[in-house]
Order: sequence, then structure tokens, then C-alpha cells
Amino acid sequence: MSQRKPIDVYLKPAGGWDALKSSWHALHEQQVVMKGASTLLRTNQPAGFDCPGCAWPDRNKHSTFEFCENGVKAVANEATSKRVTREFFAAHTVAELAQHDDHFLEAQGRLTEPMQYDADSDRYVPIGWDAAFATIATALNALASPDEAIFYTSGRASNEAAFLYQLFVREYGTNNLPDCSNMCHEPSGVALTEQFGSGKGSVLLEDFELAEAIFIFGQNPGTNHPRMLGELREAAKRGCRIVAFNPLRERGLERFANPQVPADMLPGGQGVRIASDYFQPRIGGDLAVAMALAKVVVERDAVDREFIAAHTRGFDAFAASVRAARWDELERESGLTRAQLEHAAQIYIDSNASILCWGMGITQHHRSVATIQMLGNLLLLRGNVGKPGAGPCPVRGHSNVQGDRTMGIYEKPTDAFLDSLGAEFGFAPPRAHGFDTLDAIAAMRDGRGKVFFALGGNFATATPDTAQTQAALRNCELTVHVSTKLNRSHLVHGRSALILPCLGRTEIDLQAAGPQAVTVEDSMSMVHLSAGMNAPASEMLLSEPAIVARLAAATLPRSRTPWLALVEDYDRIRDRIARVVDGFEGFNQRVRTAGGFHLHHPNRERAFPTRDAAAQFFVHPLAAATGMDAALLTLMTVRSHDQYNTTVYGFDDRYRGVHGLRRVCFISREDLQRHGFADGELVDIVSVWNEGGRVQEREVHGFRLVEYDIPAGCLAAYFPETNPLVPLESYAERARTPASKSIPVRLRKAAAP
Ligand SMILES: Nc1nc2c(c(=O)[nH]1)N[C@H]1C(S)=C(S)[C@@H](COP(=O)(O)OP(=O)(O)OC[C@H]3O[C@@H](n4cnc5c(=O)[nH]c(N)nc54)[C@H](O)[C@@H]3O)O[C@H]1N2
Ligand SMILES: Nc1nc2c(c(=O)[nH]1)N[C@H]1C(S)=C(S)[C@@H](COP(=O)(O)OP(=O)(O)OC[C@H]3O[C@@H](n4cnc5c(=O)[nH]c(N)nc54)[C@H](O)[C@@H]3O)O[C@H]1N2
Ligand SMILES: [Mo]
Repeated sequence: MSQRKPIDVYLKPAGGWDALKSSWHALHEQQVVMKGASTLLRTNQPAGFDCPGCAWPDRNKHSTFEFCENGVKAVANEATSKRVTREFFAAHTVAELAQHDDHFLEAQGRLTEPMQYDADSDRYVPIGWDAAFATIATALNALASPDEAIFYTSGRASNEAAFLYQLFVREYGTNNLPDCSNMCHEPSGVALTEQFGSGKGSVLLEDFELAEAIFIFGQNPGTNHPRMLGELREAAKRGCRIVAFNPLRERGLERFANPQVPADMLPGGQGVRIASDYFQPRIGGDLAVAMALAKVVVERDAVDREFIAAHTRGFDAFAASVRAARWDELERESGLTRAQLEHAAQIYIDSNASILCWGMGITQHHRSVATIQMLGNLLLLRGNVGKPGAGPCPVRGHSNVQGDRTMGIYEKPTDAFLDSLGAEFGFAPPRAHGFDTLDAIAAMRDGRGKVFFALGGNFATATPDTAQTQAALRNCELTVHVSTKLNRSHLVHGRSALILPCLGRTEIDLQAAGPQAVTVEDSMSMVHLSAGMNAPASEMLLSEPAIVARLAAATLPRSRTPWLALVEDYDRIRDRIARVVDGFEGFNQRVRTAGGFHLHHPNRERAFPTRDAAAQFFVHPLAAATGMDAALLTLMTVRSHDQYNTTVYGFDDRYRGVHGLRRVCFISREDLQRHGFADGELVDIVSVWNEGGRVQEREVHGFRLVEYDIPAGCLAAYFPETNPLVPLESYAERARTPASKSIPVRLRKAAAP
């Protein structure tokens, strides 16, 4: 792989033979060729397990296997035959392991037994499960207040695990439930709840078959939601307009060859064109883009008056605000010309049913909530909500991140949810709101957070401001990670630390009543079963629900919840969920119908349960005053094709033409010249942040500049190598998502090595 030039240009369509080759390589590397192949055939099948890759829904209509290269990588890495054993830990001190990169840690394979940190030898040593739970229970019960404990969740946890977990945390006495959503689609939830009365997208897969136009903002499906390309390919073929807004020309948005369609795989084939129109706004320019489109719709009087009168509030003020918006400002802020913006607006006007999709390119900015509400305004103008083929489509990340929130993983639960939870389990849940991810970091740093427990994820690496976050974790009395794989968070630990290894999605989960299935909710609110079929990676693994239940039983001896009985048969957990969570009536029956069930979404019937029972137009000024130094550049941190968040599978980013490197920084030719750098030169990236008059600088070192088709003033580099640059104080207004796609930076020649 690595004999080739580090940087080239990828001219083939996304997908195709390279996707097959890369999948085979992933299976081979993890030594799962035989098992992996049969495992893969059960991915996203009615009787199989939910792919741990992403939250894009399944096509249950056809029960044929849906191929996805990055799904294969996710499955192969879980079904790997490599193991991290007690001998491995005995052979390496934590200080030694910390010298290795994230790829090395992941490549060691699956964790096999509970381990406890031993400070004297600086090693993890084996501990029994009961002793591990007793250790955590003692630490939790010794705290002055339950609010000194923090319980993080990553979005792979099943509904059953998540429900039990939040119940345990609330019976213990706190709402300190930060989760990966805080760093991800939080602004979508905040914006949509206020605007439409529900924080979830309302479109279904069948809407993709009916849309006349699909707009994709700040999302890279070729890498992060490859199965979405199948949907887009079909739409493009039937003449649906697909309009992409992205500072980078992402290959997967341009052309796609579906490996399961023989015609696409013919030699020299160019696949199917995906985006009919591709616009490259500047980073953070989408608020202006959406406002400009709305301006044209209003000024050309292309609005749906009936819909607006019947279902919305605030139209007049909104229409006045966009009429008043000035083209020179819209052009400057968006980075697109008036002609381009008018062209995009006309596509929107010509379509009778439009879907607006978005991803992290929209949510990880200071004005994310305003931007999403401007997209919402655009939908409302033409009645594109609650109509076949139309609606908002925030494309979620982790495979069950949406379900975890539905199950109550939320630091700001509603009173209605807590009332219902308390009534079912006979306790008084705490009412004060808890810590989100940023609060949690500050609390640990300041000594107010003393025990950190993580159900999955990699908190030390995924969060912003790595130096502060890692110091915060080290400041804890106890850190505990429920994990499948070794990662940095195990090495950046509190004074005491535990690693609790758990079953993955692909594995058989055997409890007293027999093999168990769990449930998940995808990005389109479909809830379905997931049952593993591989033998567990080790006999010592427990399921996540079992870990939570045994921890709860150890910590809360007076709890009235029958913790251990609930996990004997997950139907019992689901019966409780059915009584507590809206929309889950008859859960056990409904989830057993083929393909599962759809959670009722009021917007689909044009019901908008906001405060005044109508959808809301919001006025959001452009407010360009960022106070930013004009000499600075804006850096976005994105995923490469060979990673899953903090998990680094490999060092290639095929569609962007990068091979064997991750420390790269994409830059325009114009900026190379303007700032006096050459293509290929090594630089340090310095972020510059003005916090209340105090200028803070943070730096990362040794990034290779890659001349790239990206707007002037904009840079791109990979997450998580660049997380040290994101200030804790730099986040989305009102949603507090780290602004990891708009980091003000300057470049400096790298210091000689
Ligand atoms: N294989 C794989 N699959 C994944 C993941 C993974 O890491 N690997 N992660 C999962 C998770 S948790 C999530 S949240 C999703 C993430 O999926 P995406 O939302 O696709 O995430 P990113 O790679 O961060 O890419 C964001 C895109 O937004 C663009 N962008 C950045 N800033 C702006 C902007 O200001 N405006 C516009 N218009 N575009 C912008 C970038 O160029 C990039 O194409 O994927 C999920 N699926
Ligand atoms: N700069 C920057 N930072 C970002 C982002 C960005 O775009 N730029 N994206 C943000 C986003 S969108 C997200 S969602 C977060 C992700 O943040 P997290 O969800 O915290 O991180 P992941 O890398 O997904 O977590 C990977 C770890 O999860 C564990 N794991 C995998 N499968 C399982 C399982 O089945 N059970 C359990 N218990 N553990 C499992 C493994 O040990 C693995 O090492 O990062 C955020 N951080
Ligand atoms: Mo995410």
C-alpha cells in the first residue's frame, strides 16, 4: 500500500473495486476472513445485528446484503481474532503504551478481562468482576454528593443498556449524563425542538424515493455513511437534483459506483454522477447560504402561503429580515457569488419536494443552531415538512446515538420523563440539570468531578482541548471505562482506574433466559432488534446491560429495582421502557415485526408540538463580528476514510488522494502563496483564541501542507490529531458543541525535528 506517492488525485468514482479491495484488506488484516464473511452477511438483516458503523437506516424491503466498505471495517475490527490479554498488560507499563499511537492501540485487538490499574508497577493487572463492581460502588458511595460523579455514554450503547444506565445514574442521584451527542448533533436537537417541536429529523428512506431535490450540507457520506450513496445513486438516476454544499469536493458526493450493481463495475466505468450541482462555500458560510436561498424564495414569491398560514408563526418578520439582507454581505459570508446562490435557490424553487440533509459541517460551529434554524426556515417557506419526499434530515453518527437520547441519556431531562421514570421505579429522580461534556471536563479539572465512568467511547481523545481534558481525567479519584478495545482513555486515567471489557454487537449475548437481542433506533427513528452471532471474544466478557445491572446492584443495596432479574431476559427491560418512554407502547411485540417499527413523528402529519403548537420562523442576523484577526485562517477537523472517530484503522484517505499519512493540512494555492509556504512543506498549526481579552495559543506540530481545492482562508486536517487546538470555550451557542470545524489558526514553519 505505501509504495505509492503520499498524495495523488482520486479520479475514479467512490465505491467500485477499490471499496471491495479495501474491505478484503480489512478482513485480512484482522484475520477474520472466514468468520467475517459470514458475519457480514448478517449485518443490517432482519435477523442479524445492527451494523456498528453508522446510524443510516436499513433497506429492509430487500433482504439482500447491503455492501458497505466502512461497515466492513467496523465489523472486522470488532470481529478481529486479535486479543489483549493479561500477558499483554503484564508486558507493558502504561507509560510505555502511552508512547504508541491510536492505530497501535486499536490494532492490539479485543479486551478480554477486567483490569485494574496498579500504581506501583504502572501496569494494569487482572481483577474479578465482583471486586471491580465493589471498588466502583465504594468510590461512588464515598463521594460527598452524587453530583461529583460523571457518567459518559458513547452512541453505540443499545437502548436496553442505555435505559438501565440512566436509571442507575438517576437512582444514584445525579443527572450528570454527558454523551457523544454533546459533540455531535446537539445543535440539531436544540434547533429542531424549538422550531418544529421535535428534535429528530422527520424524513424516512421512502422520502428519498420521492424527493425532487436533495440538498446536502456539510456531510461526507462517501466515507461516513456509505449506504446513503445507494439512496443518492437511485435518486440521481431518476432525475432528482442533488445539490452539495461543501468547502471540499468530496469524491463520494460527485460519483459513485455501487459494488453490487454489475454495470457500475465494468472496467473503466465512471459510476453514476451523484451531485448535479456542487457549491464550495467557505467554512461556516452556510448560515449565509441558507439565508440567501430564503431571500430568493421570498423575493420571487415562491412561498407556500397556505402551509405558512395554517402551520407556522413568524413569517412576516422573517420575510422582512431576508428582504433586508444585503447581497454583498451574503456573498462575503457565504463565499459564493450571487449568481451561484440564485442558481441554487432556483433549483429549490423548481422542486415540489425537497429534503435538506446535514452533518458535522453544520453542527460543529459557533452558529450551528442559527444555521440549522435557517435551513428549517427554508423548508417552511415551501411547505417542505410533513409532505412525501420532503423534510429535515440530520444524518446521525453513532449507530444508536439517537436511541440513547430517546432512552434518557441526557443531562437536561424533561420533568415529564423524570415523572414517568420515578413512578415506574418508585424513587424521586434528581431534578437539577447535570453536566454536559464541556461541564464535565471543567468539573474534573476543578476537582468538582471525582469519579468518571464511561459506557463506551474514548473521552480523552474525542473531546476538545486535549491538554485540559487529559489533565482533568488525571485529576479524578477513579476512572472506569466499559470498552471493547484498548484506547487512549485507558492510559490517561485517574488515581485508580478500571477497564471493564464488554460484548460487542456482533456477539452472542447469553443470559439466564437464553440468547438475547438488543434494540437500536436509527437516524430515521426506526427501532429494530439486533442479535449477534459470533462467539464472544472472551469467556470473561459481560454484556453492557449486565455490567450496568451488576454495578447498580452493588452500589444501591436499597434500590427497589430488580436489577439482576431485569437482565436475565431483556424483554423485561423492554417492558419497563414501554411503560416509561413515549412511543414504546407494546415494545416487545412491535419490535418483533419484520424491520421493527417507526417511532411516531408528529411533523409527518404536520403537527408541531412547540409552545404555540405551530412551526416557527426564526430571524437570525448574519452578525459577522467574530472579532477574529483577518490574518488568521479557519481550520475544520474532519474524518479520513480510514477511521471511525478516534479509532484509526489505517493511514489512507483514498478519496482525497492521501496515502500513508494522517498529519496533513489541506490548503488552497492562494493561501500557500499569501502566507509564503510551499506544497509539501511541514508546518505547525497554532490556534489563536481570545477569551475575555486574554489571548490563548495552542499548537500541534509537524503537519504536511497539501495543496487542495478548498476556498481561500480555509484549511482542513484530521480529527483527533487536531483536537488539542480546540479551546474549551469555543462552542456552538446554546448547544455547547465544540466548534471543531471553525478553529481560528495560523501556520508556522515546523521547527526542525
Ligand atoms: N467510516 C466512518 N463512519 C462514520 C464515522 C467515522 O468516523 N468513520 N463517524 C460517525 C459519526 S459519530 C458521525 S457524527 C458521522 C460524521 O459524518 P460527517 O458529518 O460526514 O463528518 P465529517 O467527516 O466530520 O465531515 C463533515 C463534512 O463537512 C464538511 N464541512 C466542514 N465544515 C463545513 C462548513 O462550514 N460548511 C459545509 N457546508 N461543509 C463543511 C467537510 O468538508 C466534510 O465533508 O459519521 C459517522 N460515521
Ligand atoms: N475535532 C473533532 N472532534 C470531534 C469530532 C470532530 O469532527 N472533530 N467529532 C465528534 C463526534 S461527532 C463524536 S460522535 C465524538 C465521538 O466520541 P466517542 O463516541 O467518545 O469516541 P469513539 O471514537 O467513537 O469511541 C471509540 C471507542 O469505543 C469503544 N467501543 C467500540 N464499540 C463499543 C461497544 O460496543 N461497547 C463499548 N462499551 N465500547 C465500544 C472502543 O473501546 C473504542 O476505542 O467525537 C467528537 N470529537
Ligand atoms: Mo458523531
